[in-house]
Amino acid sequence: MEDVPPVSDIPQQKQKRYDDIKNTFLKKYGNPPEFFARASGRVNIIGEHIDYCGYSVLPMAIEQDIIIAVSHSSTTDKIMLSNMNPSYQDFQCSIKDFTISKSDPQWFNYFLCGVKGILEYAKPNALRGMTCMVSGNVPASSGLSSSSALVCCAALATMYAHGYSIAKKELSGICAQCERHIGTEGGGMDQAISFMAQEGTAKHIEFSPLRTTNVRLPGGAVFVVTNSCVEMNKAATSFFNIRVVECRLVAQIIAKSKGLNWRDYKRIGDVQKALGLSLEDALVVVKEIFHKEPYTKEEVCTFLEVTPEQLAKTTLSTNTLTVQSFKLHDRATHVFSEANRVLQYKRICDENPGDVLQRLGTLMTESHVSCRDMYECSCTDLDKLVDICLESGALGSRLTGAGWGGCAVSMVPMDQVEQFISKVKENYYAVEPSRAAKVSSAVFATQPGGGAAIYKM
Ligand code: ADP
Ligand code: NG1
Repeated sequence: MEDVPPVSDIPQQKQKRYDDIKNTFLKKYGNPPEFFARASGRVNIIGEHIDYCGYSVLPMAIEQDIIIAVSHSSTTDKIMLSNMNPSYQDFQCSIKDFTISKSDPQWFNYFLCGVKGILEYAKPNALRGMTCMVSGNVPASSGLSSSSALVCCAALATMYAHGYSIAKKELSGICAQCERHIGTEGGGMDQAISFMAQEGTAKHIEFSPLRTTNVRLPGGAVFVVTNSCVEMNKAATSFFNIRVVECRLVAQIIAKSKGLNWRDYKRIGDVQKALGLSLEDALVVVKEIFHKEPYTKEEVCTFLEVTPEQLAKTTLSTNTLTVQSFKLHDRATHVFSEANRVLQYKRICDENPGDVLQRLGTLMTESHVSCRDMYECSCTDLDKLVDICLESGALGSRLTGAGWGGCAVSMVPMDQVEQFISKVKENYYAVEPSRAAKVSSAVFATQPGGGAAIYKM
């Protein structure tokens, strides 16, 4: 039997939340839901902005999740969506015919990505209408993967409503692909951890082919998430896709410099493999090939011997067509060094020698510095928060997720967690009323949570 998402009863300790969703569903639609789908957010411990380059990452699922209550019927083709959070407006469309807008990332478009993923994969003969109530408590646009939790949950709901049982690995791949309909060109970390997570263990996730290995986090420390309260929606801006394109250019320019057919390469990891380089050697190659100053589009085109129109086809994406400048040296330096940090982190966790906490903490902080200075995906508030976390007793602290705002994850000695949290609250949250108002959901210690599941009524 392949490893498919479990179908089970609602966990007793969560019953109240599910009852609330069920009652809201009943009030809204006049009949009860038939089942619930659930998929969690995640915190990435280390390995930022490298999944889409083909490199491994090390996240864990968090308790915060998206839950969808669903009833379905073969006598209607309607998808009806409502959300427990009134700021997400009701939406309906036909399951037979809908479009996903790339220029307007409204919440229901993420849901439709999940639906589309399953329909394209399974191609059901008989489509069923679905009536849904969505409830989510993953902080949105904060690097904890609320968007993928919604996409994965919608895909799982569509799968179950249509009577399919699809392996977790397949679902991870389907959802990594289908979330791209929203316009962002992510890797597959978020969708993989959402399906493949297991309670009590972080996961080392490798790509092509997708493979996950349990990572036992060291005893004696707790991972604490703190939200900078700066939101950044990936699909509404081009920050994220610009980095993806810069990495693609790094891959193609290294390939061309080394005599490979550069048009065959989109991911840095694939070029490194083709050249048989170690990550350390790859960093030397970066110094050899790239200058520190940003590359103009013209320079890139001249080097690759293409016109700007051809570059648009080989390398760019819809929302990066007008970008004129690319910082290739620094992006490449981040990617190779971060890929190396992930492997070191995992090795230290596996070997578990005496002084692990200091060494793991150092790797996390180095990762933040690289994200901040080389990848330029942090922001002033988030840097300030990371500094405060380090001053408040964290052994390591870093931005987590896409960045440009969102959360930091800190590794804190177990016996100092309370003190750490109160210092961070005092120095980051209490100083600003808008942050203070959000502090109760903005700071939390977290344990590795479980993967996506279906719950029967
Ligand atoms: P993240 O880093 O959390 O994945 P994104 O900016 O990529 O952030 O995606 C956030 C978007 O996901 C929100 O703007 C919203 O459209 C959708 N979303 C997140 N949580 C919910 C929710 N509970 N209900 C509906 N939509 C949600
Ligand atoms: P967030 O924005 O934190 O959910 C995004 C990407 C990941 C990965 C990280 C950066 C999507 C759906 N997610 O995560 O694949 O690239 O940024 O490490 O695009």
